Amino acid sequence: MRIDISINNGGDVSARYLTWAAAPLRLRLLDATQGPDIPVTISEDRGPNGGSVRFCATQNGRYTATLKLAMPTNGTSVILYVQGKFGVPSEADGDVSIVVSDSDLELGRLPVMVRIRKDANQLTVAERDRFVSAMAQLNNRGTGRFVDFRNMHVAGLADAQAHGGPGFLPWHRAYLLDLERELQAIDPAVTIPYWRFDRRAPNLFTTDFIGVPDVLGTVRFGPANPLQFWATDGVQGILRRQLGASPGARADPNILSETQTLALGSSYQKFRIMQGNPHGSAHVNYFGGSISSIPTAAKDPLFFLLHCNVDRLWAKWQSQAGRYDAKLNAAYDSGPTPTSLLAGHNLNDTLWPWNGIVTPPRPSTAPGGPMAGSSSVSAPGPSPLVRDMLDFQGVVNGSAKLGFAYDDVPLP
Ligand SMILES: [Cu+2]
Repeated sequence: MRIDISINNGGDVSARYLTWAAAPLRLRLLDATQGPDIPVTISEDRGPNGGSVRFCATQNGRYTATLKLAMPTNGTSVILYVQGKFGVPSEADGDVSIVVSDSDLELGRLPVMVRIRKDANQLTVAERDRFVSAMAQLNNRGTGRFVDFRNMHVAGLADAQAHGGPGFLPWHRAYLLDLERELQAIDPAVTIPYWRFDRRAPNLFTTDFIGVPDVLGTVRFGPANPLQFWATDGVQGILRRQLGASPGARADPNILSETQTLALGSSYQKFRIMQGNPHGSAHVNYFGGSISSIPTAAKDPLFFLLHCNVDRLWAKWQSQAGRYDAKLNAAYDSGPTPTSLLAGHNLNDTLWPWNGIVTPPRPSTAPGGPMAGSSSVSAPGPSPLVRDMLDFQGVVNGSAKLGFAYDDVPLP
């Protein structure tokens, strides 16, 4: 007797990724016979430091470590739900398996990964090395697809697609997601780590990770770090001039702490002033060079770790204030009419450049093409709207989940 297990409605390995959000889990007896249903148990088998998963017969019920069910013998599928156990993410691909057994006989097994964005300062060496390696491959010494990401951040500037309005947070959420999916096409176990710029991060600001600037502002890397070949605009290297103490040694007290940021207010209108401090402050207080100015910031790989923390702060605020539903006024600030804000900032606007629109009021180019897809989730589709970025964990609508989550941001 053998049972086929699949998650996320997908048969192939690229769909075997979970976050804290509920994912469909399908069981089916492969060697169908006749007779009464067979009682089976579904449980997890965790590797050392592996992630942990939980099961439930219904999407919104209570998830448990094991679940007993009756398996039809005629080959009919049983649909259950599985989610990553909050606080116990994976460290490596397939480090936790979903196992179906009949008393002590194993009938089926599916290795999965609880793939979660983590604090860059807390990564294992293997996690760190996979991330820098995937970033370096995307850049490919200046000739890779990274050039689109550099161009997106620059070309949207003149027409305020990504800045200068409430669309700042949704736009950058889409931008990070697109980049992360490209990294996952290189190595499916990778997520973008976040830089907690309100705390010292000694493990991030090293030559083996994001690099250490010399006195002239040229970032130095260790001999094994592939980011040493990073190039943008035809020039190899990263310009990042240290202004004071290294953020590896000391956090700048002028940057709003996480607690202060989350206390800015319970409406989006109040919360989004975080675009100034801590976001803008994190860009300019530690370093001069690329990261300190919008047209050049995305040339530095540190940019993506900085923005991942900005996105995480938004996610944490959403979680704490219950702000996932685009229909709630406090979840996003729309103007007096549905179109009164700049194009790209209204809830129902499409996001450039993924919409491909190159006529005014949008910019004249749309680098990068449509949003990269994912095998584990269906949202947000090739041309996302501003509103599609809010419900990233599928809290309001399970099928809206975007396939990423943070290690310290639970489901409500
Ligand atoms: Cu920024």
